[in-house]
Amino acid sequence: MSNAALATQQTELQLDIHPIAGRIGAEIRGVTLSGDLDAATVEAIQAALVQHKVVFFRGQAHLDDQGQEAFAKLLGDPIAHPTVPVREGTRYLLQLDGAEGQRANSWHTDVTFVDAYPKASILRSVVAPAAGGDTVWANTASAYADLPEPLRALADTLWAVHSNEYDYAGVRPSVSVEKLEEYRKVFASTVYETEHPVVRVHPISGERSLLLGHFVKRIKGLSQADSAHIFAVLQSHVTRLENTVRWRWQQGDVAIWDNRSTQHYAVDDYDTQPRIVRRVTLAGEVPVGIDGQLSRTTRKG
Ligand SMILES: O=C(O)CCC(=O)C(=O)O
Ligand SMILES: [Fe+2]
Repeated sequence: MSNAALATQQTELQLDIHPIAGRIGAEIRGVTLSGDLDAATVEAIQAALVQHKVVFFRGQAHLDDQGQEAFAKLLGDPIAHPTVPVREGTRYLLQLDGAEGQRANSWHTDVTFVDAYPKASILRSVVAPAAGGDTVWANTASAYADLPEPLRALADTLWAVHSNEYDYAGVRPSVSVEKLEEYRKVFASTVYETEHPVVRVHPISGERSLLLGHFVKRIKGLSQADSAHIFAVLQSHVTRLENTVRWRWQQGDVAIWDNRSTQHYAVDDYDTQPRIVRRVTLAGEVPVGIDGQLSRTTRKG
C-alpha cells in the first residue's frame, strides 16, 4: 500500500461527539442514519459505541422499519428475538408498546438467557410521551472497576445462571396478572438456561464488566437465599447513579448500546400516555470470563 493510501486509511473520521454523563453516554450530531451510510462513518460509530457504551442520535424521524433494519446491517448481523415474534412486515424488529404493557422497567442486559447474546441493540423512538418514559443505561465496566477489592475478588470467581423463566410478577409488579401470563407464555415459550461468568471480558476493549441483570436466576454453587444477597450487592454497584446516563426521548431519536458492557431500564412513569419504541439487535459472540472460560447454554426447550 502506498504511503498516501495508508495515510488516508489511517485518517480517523471525526464525529461530532458530545458526552452526556461522566462515565457513560454520548450524543452524536451531524449524522443521518441510513443503510447507505459510508464505511468510515460506520466505523467511527462502532468505535464511539465501544468507548461511550451508549450513543444517541436525535432527528432520525426519516427512518422507517426497513431503514432501521438496513442501518443495523451496517453495524453487524441483525437477529430476531429467540422467542418473541418479529413485527409484521419486518425481519428482525421487536416493537415495545407501552399500551400493551411492554414496559421494560427492570434492570437488564438484552437476551442474556442465551450464550451468544446480542452485542448491541438499536432502539428507535416511534411515539414519545410528552413527559416521562425516559430510558436509563448503566456502565457495567465502570461498575466492576469501582468495586472495592474484596468484592472484585469475589465477583471474579462467580458464575450465574440466566434464564427467560423468571419471576415475572416480581419484576413487573405494576402489570395485571392476565397481561403477565400472556407475556410469559410467549416470552418463555422455549425455556433457556445459560451459565455466564459474572465478570466478562469485552472482545474489543478488553475491559472487564459485571454480567448480571434480571435474567439471573441464581449464582452457581450458592443457595437461593445466598444468591439473592450476593446478586443484590453486585447489582447495586451497577445501578449506582454515578454509572448511569438517562435519555429524554423525542420522537425520531435513535439509541444504540453496547449490550456487552451495559444494562438498561425503561422508566415506567408515563401512565397512559402513548409510547412506542422499536428495536433491532445484532448477533453477539459467546462471552469469555477472565480465565478464558466460555459461557454455555445448558437448557433449551
Ligand atoms: O423501552 C425502552 O426504552 C427500552 C426497552 C428495552 O429494554 C429494549 O428495547 O431492550
Ligand atoms: Fe432491553
